[in-house]
Amino acid sequence: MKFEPTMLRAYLVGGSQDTHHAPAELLTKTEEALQAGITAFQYREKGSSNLSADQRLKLAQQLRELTRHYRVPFFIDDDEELALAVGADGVHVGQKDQRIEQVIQRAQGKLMIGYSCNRPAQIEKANQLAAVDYIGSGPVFPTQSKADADPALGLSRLALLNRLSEQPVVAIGGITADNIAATLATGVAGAAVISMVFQSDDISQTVHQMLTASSQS
Ligand code: TZP
Ligand code: MG
Repeated sequence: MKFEPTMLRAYLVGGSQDTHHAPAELLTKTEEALQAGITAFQYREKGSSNLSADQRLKLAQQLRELTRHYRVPFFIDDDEELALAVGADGVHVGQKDQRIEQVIQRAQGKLMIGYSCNRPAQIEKANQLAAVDYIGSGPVFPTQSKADADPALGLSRLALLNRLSEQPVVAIGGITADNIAATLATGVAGAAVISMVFQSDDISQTVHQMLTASSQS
């Protein structure tokens, strides 16, 4: 699958830690979000989660099937071997994950590649890496969903990173219905969220809010 910046417009991220450690709830809620029109999904299972390697593989396969059915690009966080094993479309790499060069070596030409950057020097390095398709920057606002998150960037630093980046940027971290329009007004290609969707009482309506904000930016 060839990367398109429009894939970043309404990007949902999640793992079983975001749905009360229940894989079935992750699948149901993700399907609701897919039905409502999310533009990408990333499976991000944290090390602190209780799933065994086999359970992760099975859940990744189920999410692969679901995303394929809805024709939505499927990324896996921090594990290009799992991404290749289940036929995912892409891999997302953080600054603290495997070194980006190693991921590029294994995944280039087979997987789309996303890379987390929240400092100008990291963006400048990413600009030299032709295999990187998009940048994830955050947390923009304080977040409860990432234990080791750096301090919030705020909108002006997000705008600076977006200006410096030669690849499209998706903003992440603390994005809600109240701040999504201001976030997208920085010029980024889209918003990535966990709790806005997984803690929503009406996932379909929440995804529509994301899509509307994106179409108005
Ligand atoms: N990376 C930076 S912040 C974050 C990740 C994975 C968590 C985003 O979760 P939420 O609930 O949308 O703030
Ligand atoms: Mg990571």
